[in-house]
Amino acid sequence: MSGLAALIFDVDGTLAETEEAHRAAFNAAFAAAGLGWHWSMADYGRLLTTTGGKERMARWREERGSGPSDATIAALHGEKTARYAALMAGGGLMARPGVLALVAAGRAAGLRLAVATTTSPGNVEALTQALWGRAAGDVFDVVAAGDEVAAKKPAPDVYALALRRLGLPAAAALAFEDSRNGVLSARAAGLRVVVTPSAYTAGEDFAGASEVLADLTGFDLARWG
Ligand code: XBP
Ligand code: MG
Repeated sequence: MSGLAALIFDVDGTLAETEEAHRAAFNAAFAAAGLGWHWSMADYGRLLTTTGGKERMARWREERGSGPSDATIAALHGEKTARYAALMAGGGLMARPGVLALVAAGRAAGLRLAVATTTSPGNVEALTQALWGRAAGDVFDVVAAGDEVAAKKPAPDVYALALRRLGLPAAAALAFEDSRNGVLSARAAGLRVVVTPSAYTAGEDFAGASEVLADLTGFDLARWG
């Protein structure tokens, strides 16, 4: 694998099926605020095409024609994030099949490992603690997260940031994604991308992906030099 120097992972839906925990945290925050909002799985599946929790809430407000201010949405999102962290810390989350083995194989092969996610650094930390029992900085060399960039996925910004922090050109890295917005983002940053569709993204259009796999079990790094 001479030309391959790094693996860049999306988090939500790719490392683990986290969206139901996100949805539960949103709904708990809405209920605690007495907002009268609740997202069903069908609502959430539709809303997920808007990446980022604050942006998703703003979309829901626009669809309803009225609702809380941007400042209140930001506060609600803080509440949601605290509830999500508590859910992660509660245990029970599993990595998707093949993820732990691939991260270990990448490390053993001397590849650098990065995350490019729409969610926050704090949520990445909560997830690495839940899956590996280790800090994000111990598992990944680089974490690039949503609010660190001007435009979230499908814009290329978060992948471009990950590459800058890795100090590598796009040709030296391979991205792993579960969603159409993620594929568009990685491709716009010049990356090859492997897709493992998740519960909420199955059936999306993954045009542009190098490969679409059910999961990462047995993923052969040697084919991606
Ligand atoms: C994931 C998301 C979300 C999370 C983001 O996108 O956009 O589902 O709600 O968490 P991707 P925040 O997997 O493409 O990165 O609520 O912290 O924004
Ligand atoms: Mg994802």
